[in-house]
Amino acid sequence: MAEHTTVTVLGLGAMGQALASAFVKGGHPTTVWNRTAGKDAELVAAGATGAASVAEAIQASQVIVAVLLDHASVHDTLDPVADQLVGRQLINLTSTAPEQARELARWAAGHGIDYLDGGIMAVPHMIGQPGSSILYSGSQEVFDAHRSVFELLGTAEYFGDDAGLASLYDFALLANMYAMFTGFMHAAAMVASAGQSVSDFSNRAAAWITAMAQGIPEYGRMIESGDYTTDVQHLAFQKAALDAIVQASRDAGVALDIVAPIKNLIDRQVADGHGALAFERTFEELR
Ligand code: FVH
Repeated sequence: MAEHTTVTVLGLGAMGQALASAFVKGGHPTTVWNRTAGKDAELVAAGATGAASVAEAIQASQVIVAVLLDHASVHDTLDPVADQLVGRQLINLTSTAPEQARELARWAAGHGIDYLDGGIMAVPHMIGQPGSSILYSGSQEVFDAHRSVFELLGTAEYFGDDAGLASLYDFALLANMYAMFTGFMHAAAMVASAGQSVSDFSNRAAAWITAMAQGIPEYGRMIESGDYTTDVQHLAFQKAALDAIVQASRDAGVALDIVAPIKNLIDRQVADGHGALAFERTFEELR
């Protein structure tokens, strides 16, 4: 059945082109549309069908994949053609906040459209390659029916019928990633202040972060237990470390945007009497 599933991709930015290309390679009759004309040339040459309008693109397929800029662009594109989506499966892979995904799910339900939301954990060149992962939530029926089509893009994982869950996980992972990457920018600026090679340092930082990340599952276990007692490296110990890191950063002339908020988080917990507890208690301070 999946071999014959017709797929339309709305939006031919970098990601839309990568997704459409994977569907074409996977043997699915694929129709593509983009607001600005002229972005479908390579895909058409590879076997896709270019549609002149959104309505034409939707009529061509059972599965409609939207991969547009943001929440507003999804409504801009789909509101005028909602009636034509009825009875088709809409898969929204545009990055939207969880509440925006839920709003789209309600909008779709109100029009009788089957809706599945997704969060793409990959960059365009990774699509269809090992390491690409896409998180889904919303209609389980849609997910189950088209899972083999989705797996052309990367591993496909379903999080439940709350349409906002996929993007909640997506944005939680991105928040984690951005904090890590900006941490590297801070560290690189410190090293560069002494004329050291940022390039050499980046290899060292990658190895260090990879090794330290092995402790994250243990963080999760402690947080779920709710027991933050520890006999090693409690928050008061961490406070001393953060005070020194802030001092070293200041001495290096590096802006404190990244490390000062971390120091503040730890200082606040120590001031509130939690100094003997583990660093993982920071979870309670944040939520
Ligand atoms: N690229 C990436 O690495 C990330 C990886 C994780 C997931 N994101 C999300 O995927 C969505 C699309 O990203 P993209 O990389 O394809 O983005 P662009 O290359 O900037 O293309 C944007 C497309 O959206 C169209 N568009 C924008 N506004 C409207 C609108 N109001 N009505 C209709 N279409 C619109 C735009 O069309 P045009 O400017 O060419 O006419 C592009 O097709 C995104 O949510 C990422 O966060 C990608």
